[in-house]
Amino acid sequence: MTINPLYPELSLIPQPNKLTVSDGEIRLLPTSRIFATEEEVKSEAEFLAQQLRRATGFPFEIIDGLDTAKDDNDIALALAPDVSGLGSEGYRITTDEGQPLTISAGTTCGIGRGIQTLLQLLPAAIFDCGPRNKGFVWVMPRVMIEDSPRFQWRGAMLDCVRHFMPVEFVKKFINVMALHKLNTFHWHLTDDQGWRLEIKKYPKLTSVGSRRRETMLGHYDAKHYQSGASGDGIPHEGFYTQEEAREIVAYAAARHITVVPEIEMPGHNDAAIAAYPELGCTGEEIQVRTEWGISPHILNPKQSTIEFFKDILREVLAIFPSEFIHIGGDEALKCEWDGSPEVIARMSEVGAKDSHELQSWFIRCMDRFLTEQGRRLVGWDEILEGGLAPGAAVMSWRGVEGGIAAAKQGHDAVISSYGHTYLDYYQAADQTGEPLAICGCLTLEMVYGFEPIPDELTPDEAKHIIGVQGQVWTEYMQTPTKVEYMAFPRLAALAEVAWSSASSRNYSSFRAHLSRHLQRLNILGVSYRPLD
Ligand code: TNX
Repeated sequence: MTINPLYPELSLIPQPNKLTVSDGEIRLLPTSRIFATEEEVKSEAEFLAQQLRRATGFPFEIIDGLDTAKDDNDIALALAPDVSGLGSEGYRITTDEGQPLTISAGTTCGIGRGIQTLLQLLPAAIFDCGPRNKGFVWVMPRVMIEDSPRFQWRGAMLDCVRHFMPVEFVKKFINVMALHKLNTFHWHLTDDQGWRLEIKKYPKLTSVGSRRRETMLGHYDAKHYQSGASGDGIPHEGFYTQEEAREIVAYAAARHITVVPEIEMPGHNDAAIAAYPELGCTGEEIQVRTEWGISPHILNPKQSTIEFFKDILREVLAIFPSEFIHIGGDEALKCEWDGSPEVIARMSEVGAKDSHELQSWFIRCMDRFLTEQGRRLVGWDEILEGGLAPGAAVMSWRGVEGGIAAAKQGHDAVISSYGHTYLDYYQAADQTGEPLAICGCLTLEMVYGFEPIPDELTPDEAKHIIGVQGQVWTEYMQTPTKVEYMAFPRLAALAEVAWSSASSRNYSSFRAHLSRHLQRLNILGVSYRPLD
């Protein structure tokens, strides 16, 4: 990469594979136009035009097809089969003299990724919501960029259960993901502390399950917290209607981001059991959980429960077109199963020799169902214990071991290990001055230095590591502002881990880029944690 001294501020995150800066510059003018070379790229042109118009106040007329009268100050978007070698998300940007700045790609998704790069080539003010004054110069260097991602799954998980996040914020989060070329929004929608997605067939999931009486105060400590003793006394509630969920899916799709919904089972289900006690093992009425930590409750494994969750998934599939559907699978305590004669009888009925095999059986039922529906199951690494359909994938959270085991068994895996990707951990070794977090220490540098492909894998096995994902669990994040403080800039570091080649990564140059990239986040109103 050569840096033109005229543009020391060039700071692309994630860093592209190939970047050459040459002499000369490009200016966007009131006369600049956007050429949509093919019909398919028109929506990309619209997306780009909207962004450019907002900040510059220029009209950016969109012209269909090719036009001979285009020049240096124009932009062209073109599908080009020769760029296909860069994969489904790759793109090229060229700025030849007398030619428009051209973003070409094999797919519209590639064009979309290229648009995000173009926005980063321009002054940070391009992210403004309102036009700058007339004299502002929209200038950028002449560049040649050829770029494509290292991993196909570049994710961020947002827990909207422990604290409900408004639709507008979910969109903002997705928009900032797009800026970083992250492509998978894993939406944690159900858990013990709330059920946050409307399910028409089972309305009590939200009328009862989306509201908890209160929230525990302070940090979770099983020894000291007794129900009712240290709650805040404030009900917490919220859910997404199916219409809102569809709106979010469409908003994400316009940014080439896939939304992968998560419906937890068989553990992490207090909210559903509170709504429909027949789903539980004890028949006892429970409340939507008000404390953090792991609940002792678990779904019962009756056929009626399996059918109930298939019904839920049918509605989920109608909203979310993603290839993968996340079924949770983590932290399911088996005491209620082991202590129930009815469940023990059920084990022999389904051929499970203990409660662990019963969990596998439960997951396999869902796996089979999703496979029949043409989708793929993904779940936290506990689902690996007991055999899975070949298409199922694993999210390795308890370290990278789950990813290694999955890859060795031929399953795809997304690395989401807590030691490197849990954005609910403290951001500094010294917690003084840091807001309350769950535990640990995960600095920006640790995230950046993380290599997702474990050494233990052969090159063939390593192909099953399809990506990496950051987790934003929100037990201690009551507001969008706190989410942003915890997620950024660590998610920017993770985005570079996920997109850029391992050999090109260099923390000190990332830090230099980041300090300028933060101007973009400032303009976007992201309340990131300031750099040390
Ligand atoms: C473990 S990671 C959980 C979550 C918590 C998180 C807090 C996982 C699959 N389960 O329920 O929110 O730790 O860090």
